[in-house]
Amino acid sequence: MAGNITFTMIKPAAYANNHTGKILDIILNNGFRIQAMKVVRLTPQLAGKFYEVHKERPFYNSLVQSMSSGTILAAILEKDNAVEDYRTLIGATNPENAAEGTIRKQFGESVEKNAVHGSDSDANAALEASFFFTEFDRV
Ligand code: 3AN
Repeated sequence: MAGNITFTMIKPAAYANNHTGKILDIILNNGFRIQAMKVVRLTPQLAGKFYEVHKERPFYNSLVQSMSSGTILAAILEKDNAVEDYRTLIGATNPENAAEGTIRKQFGESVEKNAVHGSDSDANAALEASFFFTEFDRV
């Protein structure tokens, strides 16, 4: 059975460009409930740890630099079939290939500055949620 949480981040460029309110509005209007939320700035070390699975990819250093370049908003979202439904809502990794109306299509600037992160599996959603939040932070 599919899990009911996913983890998201509004990335530095989208946060700096004041897209946060519009993105949260889309999330809430599509049936997700916010279980936990905070604004933080990642150090390069923390961003590197978060994206450790991509360590061997050519874009790793640039991604870590970009994700630690400014404020982000991190949140745990709850909905039936959360991981898959949220990935549909955000669209393809490259905003150019993302479907019309998706968050990345509307607010993404490039494959790296693609507005939001969304977990790719239930297992990663649980790991990513606990990277940022304790049980006390979640309601
Ligand atoms: P997604 O975020 O859609 O699951 P992943 O897991 O392949 O995509 O990539 C993680 C993050 O790495 C993406 N959100 C994006 O910011 C960045 N990224 C992926 N592919 C590239 C690329 N070719 N060049 C630069 N950054 C990339």
